[in-house]
Amino acid sequence: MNENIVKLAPVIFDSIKESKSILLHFHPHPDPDSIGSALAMKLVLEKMGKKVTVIKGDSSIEPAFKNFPGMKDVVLKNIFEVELSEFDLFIILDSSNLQMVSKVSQIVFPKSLKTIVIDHHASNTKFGDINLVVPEAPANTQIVFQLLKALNIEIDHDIAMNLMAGLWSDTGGFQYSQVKKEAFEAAAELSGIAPDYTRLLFEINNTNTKESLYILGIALNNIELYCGGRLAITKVTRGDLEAKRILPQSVSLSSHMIIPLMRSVVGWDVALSITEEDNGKFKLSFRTRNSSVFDLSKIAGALGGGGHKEAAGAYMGGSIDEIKAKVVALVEKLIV
Ligand SMILES: [Mn+2]
Repeated sequence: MNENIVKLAPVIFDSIKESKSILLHFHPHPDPDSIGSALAMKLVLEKMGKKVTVIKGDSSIEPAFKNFPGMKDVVLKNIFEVELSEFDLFIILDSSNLQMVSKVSQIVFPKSLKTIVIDHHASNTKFGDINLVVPEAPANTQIVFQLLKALNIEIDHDIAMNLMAGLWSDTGGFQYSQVKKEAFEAAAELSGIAPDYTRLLFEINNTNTKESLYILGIALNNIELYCGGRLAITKVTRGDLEAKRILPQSVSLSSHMIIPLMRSVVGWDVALSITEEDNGKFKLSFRTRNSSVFDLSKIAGALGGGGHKEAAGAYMGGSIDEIKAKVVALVEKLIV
């Protein structure tokens, strides 16, 4: 097991024991790793007799995620809508910096609030009082699993469901290069505890709307190639959606479908989808087939975003042409 986990597990356990009221959150645009980490932790802490509040954070939760165990108790608020002085511990999961807690405004924690960061992003700024950062872990839920094992805490069915959903999802179904035997060891144990986990995975992966398929069609039509054909960029703008009479909020349901298809093309080393999530505000999603040359955490980082070597993202304003020019310049620099 990772030595950081072994070293920090008792320190984290002591902080939990000393606390009474614990806050947990989902990061903006929460994925199953963020949700599964927070809800698994909530269930563990409640069994320890703690008062736990999970807030949904900045974003609404996709209908596909409504059946994660514990979801019904989630408070539909962001961090600025709760009274932080009511909590003595904030366990911040799957979040590399304060912007992954909230993008609404600048967060200042009261002195009375202790913070523990548990994360797997290489870009983590270690902004907590205690920081358990394991960049080798392909999913944050794998760290939570190992932490529970290190502390000899029993993993029940609902905790296992949450951890399995996050582990499966952040590893792209156990296919990314960071997946090592630890991921399968976790999966073997978790699937034994929650043999019905595939029910949750089916829901996560099979909730497309017809709008999301129409938007995928637009995106596939808008692909352009740069950098000698090694960089593929597509875009979906509000104008594209209006032309097809598709509601603008549907665009967030489709970006996860576009980018894996683009990465699947032989020769397209870097894929980028640009979707207009709000008027004039663009979500950039990067994937690469070749992370040893194109480290996406650095490319996205240079654009004010972040993420992993093989998958990263950013939010940007400005014009699409400006954004494209910046990306082309960054990718061009890495081609020798
Ligand atoms: Mn994650």
